[in-house]
Amino acid sequence: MGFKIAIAGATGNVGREMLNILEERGFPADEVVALASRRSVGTEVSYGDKTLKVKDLATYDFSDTDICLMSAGGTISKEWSPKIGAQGCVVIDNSSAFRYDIDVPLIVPEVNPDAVEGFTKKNIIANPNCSTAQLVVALKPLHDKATIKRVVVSTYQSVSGAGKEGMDELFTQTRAVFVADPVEAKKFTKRIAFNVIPHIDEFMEDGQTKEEWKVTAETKKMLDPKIKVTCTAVRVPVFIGHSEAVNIEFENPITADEARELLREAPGCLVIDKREDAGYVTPLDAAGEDATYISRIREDSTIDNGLNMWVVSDNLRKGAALNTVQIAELLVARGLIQPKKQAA
Ligand code: 11C
Repeated sequence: MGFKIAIAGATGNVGREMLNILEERGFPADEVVALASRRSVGTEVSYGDKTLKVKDLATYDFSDTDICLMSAGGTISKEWSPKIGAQGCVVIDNSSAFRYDIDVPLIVPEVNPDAVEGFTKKNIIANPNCSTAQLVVALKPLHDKATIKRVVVSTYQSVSGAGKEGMDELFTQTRAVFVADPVEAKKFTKRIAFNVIPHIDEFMEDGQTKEEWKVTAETKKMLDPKIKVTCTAVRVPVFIGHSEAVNIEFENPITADEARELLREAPGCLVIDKREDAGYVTPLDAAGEDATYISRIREDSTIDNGLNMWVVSDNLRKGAALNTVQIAELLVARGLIQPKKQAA
């Protein structure tokens, strides 16, 4: 007997990717239900060779559903995740609504799988922000070896991080530039086509953006609260794939060769690091792939025990849908959840 899985937000970029990944990885699901807001009811989405008709999240009864993969945004999640959890269905939430709640585990399975056991307090598990997920996958093996003191990260984030509207805006603006039409900015604060924007999410009082704050807070929660993290988050005109230039200061010595070897063996990491033309990964190479790619690993001679590296991953997969499915797989592998139908 397999599990009954609901996908809330099934018509969005991430929801569709969740359906693809559940099927691709052969998740033991007997039934998959697509949910969204009332206006999307009846929309068809694909799950393998099946077509699912979207049902209304607001009227769906979760009492016989085992896991809900939630990608419907923070406001919907705040309202619905606690109600779904109270019906005995485990919510794996892709929004930021519960990430910083001490009673909700924030999980990247390659980094802090043991923390998942804490999910029973609210029946909610949080998935990190896409830029944090790929960062911690690459930092974890290095931290275990040489203890990270401080990380300086600059992100180059694709427009799909801002959803379908972000992708549409890059496409429309690029076309408008070529045909000399007026270029309108709606989703982003400035033109994104042929430009970069050093602003993702809202500004906070201290001048950093919420996106930058999230990278710091989530890295501390998952990896180690003692690590200092400072981030500059930048939107770039790329459709899929977030890139990060990462500078790391360690307590203990570690060479670039040692780091390369550790990362080669580390779960979820793929090192492509030849010091020659095209011997590194770009977001175009990472789109549609599961790995966190690491390139340009080199020592930073301006500090003691310093390294630089370039980290790239598909933000819709490892940064969102893949990680939520991996969390569901972790629950199953550890026997932390049983199909309700079997239990009945
Ligand atoms: C972006 N990282 O690229 C954001 C999207 O907290 O889950 C994900 C926001 C979040 O715009």
